[in-house]
Amino acid sequence: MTSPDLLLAGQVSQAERAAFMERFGERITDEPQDSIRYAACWGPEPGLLAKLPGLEVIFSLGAGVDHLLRDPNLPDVPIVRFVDPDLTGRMVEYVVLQCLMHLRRQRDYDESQQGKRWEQRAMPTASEVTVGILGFGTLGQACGKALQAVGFAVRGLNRSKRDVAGFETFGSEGMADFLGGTDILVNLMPATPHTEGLLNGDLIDGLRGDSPLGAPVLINAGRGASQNEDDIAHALKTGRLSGATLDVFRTEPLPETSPLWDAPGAVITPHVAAVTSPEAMARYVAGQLERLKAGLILENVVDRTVGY
Ligand code: NDP
Ligand code: OXD
Repeated sequence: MTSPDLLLAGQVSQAERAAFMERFGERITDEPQDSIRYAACWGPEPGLLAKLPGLEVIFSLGAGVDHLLRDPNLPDVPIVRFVDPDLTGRMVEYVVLQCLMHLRRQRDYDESQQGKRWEQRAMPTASEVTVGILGFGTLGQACGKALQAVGFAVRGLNRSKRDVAGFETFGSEGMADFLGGTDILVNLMPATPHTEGLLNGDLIDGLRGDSPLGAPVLINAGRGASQNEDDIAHALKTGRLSGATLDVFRTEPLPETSPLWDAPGAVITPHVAAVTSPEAMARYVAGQLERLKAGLILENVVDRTVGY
């Protein structure tokens, strides 16, 4: 019998466990032990991974790695984050849906229908509306391409001000210009010390003043730590934002007492923008281990100095 070498740790669903069992069989374990060389985790208990003397690689069961980096005793081995067409496709579906829902005022029509009222409203077309994507990386660029295909004007901002062919691109120093031309702001930045609390009242005030949507819209499918929730609720109540879609929150599940639940124009989803298929996750980890075996380098290794 082979000793288990792949630990599943933290919040791992039954379906994920089953998919890993199917692919890896008796290599899988839930128990920390000396034979473990790889760990696939979501939010493992801080200190747990430090107890594994033979650990070589940590796999994040998601694109974000804030759930790992918060462990002060995280072993100094490569962290591989999840990058896969399955996850990317799901995020594209979510972001395009939300942009179109706000553009076409779907929430207002839902309300009219409930009251059995036949109410036609003015709506701009996508080409009159600019979507600004804050965090123009793997997911941001895929969303940008799909939004362009629908007809939106799209701009992106990344940390390094890398040019991205086919898009107007900004770096952090160009934030004011980026925001000033943005009608729908989509956040897809990771949670890092630099992105903490960035989606606040000042940022909202910097969005396009004469938006064809009446007032700008905020969509956050990145991380809750980037948002100031009181400022967002206030902006919705005062009409500074005409709508917001929030999938991630500072505290999850979102507490019942949060003012966001019933803020006007708020669409709340429970961190489901891109829930990866367990099979895709297990396949990805297997693919990376195959690469290692073949003497190739791991892909999508996190740069701990920048936090993502
Ligand atoms: P990437 O690393 O590919 O992209 C991150 C982007 O954010 C990069 O363009 C990066 O800039 C930019 N960025 C980082 N820090 C800053 C900053 N301080 N200011 C401006 N831009 C910054 O990650 P992914 O696209 O794969 O994932 C993004 C995030 O989406 C994840 O970290 C996770 O938090 C979230 N997510 C949420 C999900 C959900 O279901 N809600 C599902 C999956 C992911 P640069 O290009 O210069 O490095
Ligand atoms: C992720 C997430 O980071 O689901 O993949 O939030």
